Amino acid sequence: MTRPDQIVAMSGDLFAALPSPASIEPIAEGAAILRGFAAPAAPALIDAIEKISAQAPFRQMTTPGGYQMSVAMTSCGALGWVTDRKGYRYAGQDPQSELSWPDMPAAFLALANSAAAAAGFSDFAPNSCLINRYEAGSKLSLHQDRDEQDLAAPIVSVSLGLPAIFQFGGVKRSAPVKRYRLKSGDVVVWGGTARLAFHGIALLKPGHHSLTGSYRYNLTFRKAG
Ligand code: MD6
Ligand code: FE
Repeated sequence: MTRPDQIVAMSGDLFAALPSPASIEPIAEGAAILRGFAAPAAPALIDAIEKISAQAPFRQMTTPGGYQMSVAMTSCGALGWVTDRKGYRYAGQDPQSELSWPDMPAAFLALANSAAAAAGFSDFAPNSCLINRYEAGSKLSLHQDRDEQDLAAPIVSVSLGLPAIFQFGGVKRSAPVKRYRLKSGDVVVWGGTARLAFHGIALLKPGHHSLTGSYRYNLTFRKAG
């Protein structure tokens, strides 16, 4: 005979073992966090990152102000985001190899398109995926994404591996900043009036993640040009 309290305890364990379903958390007009949306795809995405970075290695680029970024970056797709002393821009070739960036994997495109659609932006067709790699002590200072020609298209941003604190402000640098914890598989989609909001990633804490070890990766999908 199973008592009701035992059934409750058993089903609690059962549900605890299941991945939580994706849920939508609005953070501003035009911006939302899709919790866990990419969690099922995470292992395949990380395999793809390894293949891409074998062709176009992660590198710590320099800002126009001469500061070496703590985040290491690479790209795939037709255009890759780069920075050096000359400025921020999108480039069709990796400046290190002078070769085209690796192709965007079909699984990346499908994920970005379905996440955008889930957040209300249909027909998102990114031609650039910036891949950021963070380790303990890396951070990304508050910035706006404004190097894209078409500010009407949304941005889809996928977190993988170690958790991070995402800082999200307003379109003025002086606006108050809210903090959101992003876990592996969380996807941020933003467009519309939030498109030029200031945002950043707080100093990454050391840790270990079963899929990525000591790293956090972020995929940022954009229609760059
Ligand atoms: C990151 N993300 O999560 C950095 N930009 O590692 C971004 O800078 C970002 O998450 C534009 C839109 C969404 C983002
Ligand atoms: Fe950004």
